[in-house]
Amino acid sequence: MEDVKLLGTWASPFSYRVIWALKLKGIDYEYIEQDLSNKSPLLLQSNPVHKKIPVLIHSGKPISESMIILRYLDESWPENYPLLPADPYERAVARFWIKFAEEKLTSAFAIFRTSGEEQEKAVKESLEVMKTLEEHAFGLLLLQEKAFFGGDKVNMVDLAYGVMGYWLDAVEDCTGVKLMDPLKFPLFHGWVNRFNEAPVIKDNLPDREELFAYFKRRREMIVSATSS
Ligand SMILES: N[C@@H](CCC(=O)N[C@@H](CS)C(=O)NCC(=O)O)C(=O)O
Repeated sequence: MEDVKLLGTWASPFSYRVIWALKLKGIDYEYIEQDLSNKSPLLLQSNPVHKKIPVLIHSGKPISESMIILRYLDESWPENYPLLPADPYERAVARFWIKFAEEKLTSAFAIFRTSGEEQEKAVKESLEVMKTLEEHAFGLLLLQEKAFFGGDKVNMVDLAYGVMGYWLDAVEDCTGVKLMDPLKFPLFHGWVNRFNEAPVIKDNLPDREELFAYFKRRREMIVSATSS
């Protein structure tokens, strides 16, 4: 058996990107839950720059940043469930949307951490990002009659945007901000529902109620810290 360890936290959307990729590829791994309020020596040694999860440790070698980990898994296990298209042009398009996810999805999570004007700015930015995705990314899926970016099954682009399902719902729930309007974003909304029900994904999501309760507790802590 390969020596693969994943340092993560149960509620992190970024941990789930890696879990989905490991499961889709059928790679056995040991999951090591981290306490981010008291970071372990293993996490600090493995990701000394950002000190963040997820970290994948393959035969003792650490790799940080969820999307870099996914690329590493795809290059190291190319035969098991390839996560990127084989065609160079399609691959480039996939990488374009992955880069967009890495740069732009942060505003949706900023809504969770901010209030007042700062939060309004994050909401505005998120809605613009969602509009762009609706028109250009999910619009392309519709034109190509594809259920997922990987065609009839999820690929690395789907995994990059998968965090816009459960976790966006949790952000909406605890802040009262509504972003995912099915009338405004019907294609995006439809894709989220398909993604959450896709094989492997649907069996590897956190418990929704526990996730919502956790986000609610964290949000209350953020609000009371900023209002005192
Ligand atoms: N860009 C990173 C983001 C990872 C991230 O934000 N991890 C959070 C948990 S969700 C973390 O470890 N935070 C600890 C800290 O900021 O001290 C990735 O994609 O892996």
